[in-house]
Amino acid sequence: MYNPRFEKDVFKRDVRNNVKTLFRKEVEEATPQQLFQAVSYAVKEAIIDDWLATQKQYEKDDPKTVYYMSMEFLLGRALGNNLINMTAYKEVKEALEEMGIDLNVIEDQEPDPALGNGGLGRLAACFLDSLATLGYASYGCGIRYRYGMFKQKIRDGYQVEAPDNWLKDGNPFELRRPEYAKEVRFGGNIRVEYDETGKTHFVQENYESVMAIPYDYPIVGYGNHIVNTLRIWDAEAIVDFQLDSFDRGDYHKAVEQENLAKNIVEVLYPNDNHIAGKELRLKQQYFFVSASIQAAITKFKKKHGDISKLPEKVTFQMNDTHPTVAVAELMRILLDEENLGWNEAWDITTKCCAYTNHTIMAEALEKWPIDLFSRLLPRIYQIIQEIDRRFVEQVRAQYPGNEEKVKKMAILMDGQVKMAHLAIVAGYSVNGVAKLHTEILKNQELKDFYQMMPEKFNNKTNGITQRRFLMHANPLLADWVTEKLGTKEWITDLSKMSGLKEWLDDEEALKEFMTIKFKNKERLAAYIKEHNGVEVDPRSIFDVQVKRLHEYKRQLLNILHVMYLYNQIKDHPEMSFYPKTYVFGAKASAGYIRAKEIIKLINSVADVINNDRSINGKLKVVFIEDYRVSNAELIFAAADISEQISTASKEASGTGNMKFMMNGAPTLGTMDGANVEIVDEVGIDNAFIFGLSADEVINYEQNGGYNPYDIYNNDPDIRRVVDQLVDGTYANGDKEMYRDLYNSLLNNQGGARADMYFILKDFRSYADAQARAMEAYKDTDKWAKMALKNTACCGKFSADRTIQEYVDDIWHLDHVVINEDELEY
Ligand code: 26V
Repeated sequence: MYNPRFEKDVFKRDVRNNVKTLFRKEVEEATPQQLFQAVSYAVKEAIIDDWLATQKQYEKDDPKTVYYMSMEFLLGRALGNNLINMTAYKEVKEALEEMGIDLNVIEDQEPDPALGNGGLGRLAACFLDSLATLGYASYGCGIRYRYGMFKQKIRDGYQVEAPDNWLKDGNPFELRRPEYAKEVRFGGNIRVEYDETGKTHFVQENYESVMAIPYDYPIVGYGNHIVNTLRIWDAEAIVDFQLDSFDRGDYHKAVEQENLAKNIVEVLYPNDNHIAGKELRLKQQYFFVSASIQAAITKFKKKHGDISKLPEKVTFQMNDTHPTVAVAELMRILLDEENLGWNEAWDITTKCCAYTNHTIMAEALEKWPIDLFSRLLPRIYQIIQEIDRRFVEQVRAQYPGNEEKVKKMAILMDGQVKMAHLAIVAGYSVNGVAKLHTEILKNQELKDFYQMMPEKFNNKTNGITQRRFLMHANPLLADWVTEKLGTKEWITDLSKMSGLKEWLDDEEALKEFMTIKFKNKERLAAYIKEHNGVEVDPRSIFDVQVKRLHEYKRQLLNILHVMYLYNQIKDHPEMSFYPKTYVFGAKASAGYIRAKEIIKLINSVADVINNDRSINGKLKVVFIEDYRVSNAELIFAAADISEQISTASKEASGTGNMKFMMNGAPTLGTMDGANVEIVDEVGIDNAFIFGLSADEVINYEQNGGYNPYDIYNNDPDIRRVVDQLVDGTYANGDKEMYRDLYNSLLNNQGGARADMYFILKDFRSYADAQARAMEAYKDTDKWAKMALKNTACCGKFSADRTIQEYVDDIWHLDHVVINEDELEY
């Protein structure tokens, strides 16, 4: 790829100029943050040319476009990733080196944009990367939260949340586009009017409104000059846009508008485990959905005029239930603004909207109280009532006399609006995110819907982008892969990784592979030393669990097992034990008390074990503060073992598992989510699988659970660790600190079954898998082979593959090519 801006001299001149104009300084005097800004603006300038070229090409080709609607985009830092995708990383690194600037240090100045909680938001970011790389027209549509995911501090072992003011130094990559602002209305009442033809019109009155202002972020495709757009919306008061007509007497109204606007986009809800039914969250949802759909329709009409052709050019993918109000908003625009009849509007809507389900956890399924919903979105509610009325009619026709069905399937039931039902009824596609997950949706959670409309259901196993999670995260391994394969094709075709299998029996190659892992472990050890003040030995086994903290993900199982190992080492100092470092990283939702207790427990266990000289450093435990995309990249590259130990059936897919695999860490896990497909690819001998199957878990659940006392009473090792939660061992003698965790494992509590997540039930089998992994690691050659086998078999898990499947089966987008010769710089 040729771009004259990245000729060293030109680029260096641009950076110097930027430092001057932005900060009135010479490069030598600039702070690292100022250098980051100057470099980023230079990179942005180069991006802008391709961004314009892409727009022109789209204008010319008129391809079908997907609008990926998501409350969350967990982007991670942009600078390094943009350089990689512009195939300019090495050139820029060298140019900066010549100026005495270290690109790594500059990259570290960039705040980590954290507009997402975890897997769902990161998946959205990986998808945008793949869409641009594969040459498909797409918009990401979301919210420009003023504060992203909170910063996590660990104080005295406890999680403390601090605001993430990610925009405080401005963002060099964003572009404010007030000319595309859209008004969004809330509340008020609906007046019905009849015109002279007798047609009904619905007029919203006495509403409050805000202006949605788009900020565009470039999404750079790899090596193809395509630059797509992530459009995230900020809110501003309407009065700021109507200074002329502003009635100065209405000062109060103006202030109210300012406040409404400020509140809507103030903060990302750091919650991904249950719905609190917060009005503000519904406001956020409607705000960005309405603005995005309005913008899409404006754009479509400008080119095409005939709205009935919308499904030929536009598709809306709803990332979980959060944006499903899109269905009703599209109906509203078609009915009230385009004046279509119901049937025609419904026909268009149901050809344009598709829905992805990301969880079967009942408490995360979105439902809104009808009173709240209808008050905030009166017209949208009317439309949903009509959708529901017609749907229920259909259910009754298909299942005469079966009111049980109606109860289970209706959109409006028991005073609630069920967003998943709305999405399924109106969507033309409903997909799960891994094979097992989709089967569970079809056969359990959404069985009634599957029976009634089987053609809608399909699976799209998640994937990740190798550009960020191999090239950027692990440059040593990326270069090695290129050398061994003799080609860079894997960067855009991950199936090429299978070529690495040729090296599985090559001792020299295996040694190189493990040397790279060792260097990455040294890099992580330095990070841990700096941030935790703990020395860890890069020769020890790095056993890693990083992900959101949830009971179903079972960090508690992991730490209980560490406590068990510690007991073993203390009891049998002479036993054979390969030194291990257990690494944890996890944020808990601010209000999720039990999750926070687990964080405290991990830190307490770490304190006791890391400071026990008697075990000669055989065991270390590290909790990495503020787990996020930027430190995740260091962690995946350095892991020996990937802990994926969710209670089977609960983890829809997991995507961290794929990042570990790509970087050569075998999975220690349950047959859950995408682990199942990882095992299919790599072979059961190259993973450490344990625990109940999804069917077994579901079976227990349907029969009232199991009795953990059967285990507690019969397995003294398990009893001992469980008792250590309440004997003060890890709480300076305080016997109450972990009482709740103890009770959760043994006793029914209100509605919750004892050991709901089968921790004690799976403990022995987990300990056994851990022991097998340690044995395997002792055989260095065998381990190297196993690790390389994981990297070699990761091809399926590229988000490029996932996106191509979405395109083929759901979106039917047109492929766009930008001809390098036609670019004008
Ligand atoms: C749910 C809710 C419920 C209402 C309150 C706010 C909120 C915010 C986010 C969510 C989404 C939870 C679902 C989720 O994150 N699922 C994860 O999706 C990943 C990508 O498909 C998948 O790999 C993980 O297994 C799945 O847990």
